[in-house]
Amino acid sequence: MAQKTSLTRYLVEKQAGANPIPAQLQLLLEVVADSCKSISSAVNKGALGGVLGTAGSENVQGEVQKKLDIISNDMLIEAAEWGGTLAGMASEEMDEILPIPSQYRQGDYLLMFDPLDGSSNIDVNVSIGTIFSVLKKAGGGAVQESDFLQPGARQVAAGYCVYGPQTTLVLTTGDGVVMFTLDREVGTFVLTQENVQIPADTKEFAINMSNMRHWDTPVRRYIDECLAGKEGPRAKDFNMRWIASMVADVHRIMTRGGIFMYPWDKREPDKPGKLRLMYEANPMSWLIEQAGGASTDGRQRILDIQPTKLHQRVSVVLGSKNEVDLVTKYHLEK
Ligand code: AHM
Ligand code: MG
Repeated sequence: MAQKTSLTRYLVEKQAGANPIPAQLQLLLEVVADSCKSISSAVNKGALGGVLGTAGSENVQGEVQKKLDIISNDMLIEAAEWGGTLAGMASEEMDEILPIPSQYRQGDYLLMFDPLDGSSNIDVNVSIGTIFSVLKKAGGGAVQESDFLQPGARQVAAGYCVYGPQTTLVLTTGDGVVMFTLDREVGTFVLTQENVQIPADTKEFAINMSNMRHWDTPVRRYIDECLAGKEGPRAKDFNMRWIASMVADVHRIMTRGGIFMYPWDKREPDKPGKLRLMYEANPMSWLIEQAGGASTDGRQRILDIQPTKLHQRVSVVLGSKNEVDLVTKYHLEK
C-alpha cells in the first residue's frame, strides 16, 4: 500500500522542491494545523463537551460571541504565541492586535484568523471552520496595527480548516492549493488532494437570497439571469446552495466549482459588505485564485485592496472565473 503523506512530511518535502518555504513558516503552519485539530475535537464533542451556546459577550463588530468562538480563539493563541515564529496576531474576535508577549521569542510573521467562521451554524451541527492568513512583518521594531495593513497579494500562506463530516485542511503557500483530511483515529492530517482546480464555468451560485431587495442592480441583474434558467440570456438552469458558513460554501466551490457572493447592500450604505477583508476575504481570495478561480469586490481584485483598518469589511464575489468576470463586468458597466 502506498505510504500516506502527512502534513509534516508534505512541508518537509516541500523544502527540497521548487518553492521551499522558510523553516519558521513551516513550523507556524504545523502549529496552526495542530490548533485546528484541537478545535475540531471541541466542535465534535458539541453538547457533550458543554461548548454550545453563547458566551454572553460581543466582538468588536457587535456580534454575539458563541462559546466556541472564544474557545477556538484561545486555542489558536495558546498554540501559536510561544513558538518563536510570530511577531503578532489579529483575530475577528479580538478588538486589538495581540503582540507576542515579551517572555517569548519574537518571529518574522503575523497571523490573522477567523477562529470559527459560520458562528450561526455552531449550535445546529452544520459545517463551520477556521480561516487563517499569514503575512511577513515588513519592518523592525515593536509590532503595530499598521504592520498588518498589507494587501492580500502579500500573504505568504493562507488556508482554512472545515469541520464537517470530515475535517479538511486546505492550504496555499503560493504554488497551488493542497487538501489534507484529518485521520481522526491517528490524529494526523493526510494529503488527499494536490493541485486543486476550480472549473471556470459553473451552474451553481451561493448568495443569501433573503437580501435580494437590498442588492445593487449589477448583483440583481446577475441573479435574475441565473434564475431565468434555460429560457433566459444564460441559456442554462442554475442551482443554488447557501450554507451560511463561508468556509463550507468556499469548500464546495473548491471541490466542484460555483460562485459565492456577499455583496454590498442598501441597508448599510456606508459598509462595503458583511465579510471581513483580513480574516475572511483575503485568505479565501488567494486560495481561490491559486486554484484557478477569481475573486473581486465587484470592481477590483480583492487581493489588490490596500487595507486601512484591521476589521475592515468588503464586498465579496469569488469562485469560478467566468462567472466572477461576468459579475465584475456588470458592476463596471453600471
Ligand atoms: P461569522 O464570521 O460571524 O460567522 O460571519 C460570517 C458568516 C459567513 O461565514 C457567511 O458567509 C455569512 O456570515 C452568513 O451570513 P448570513 O447570516 O447572511 O447568511
Ligand atoms: Mg467569519
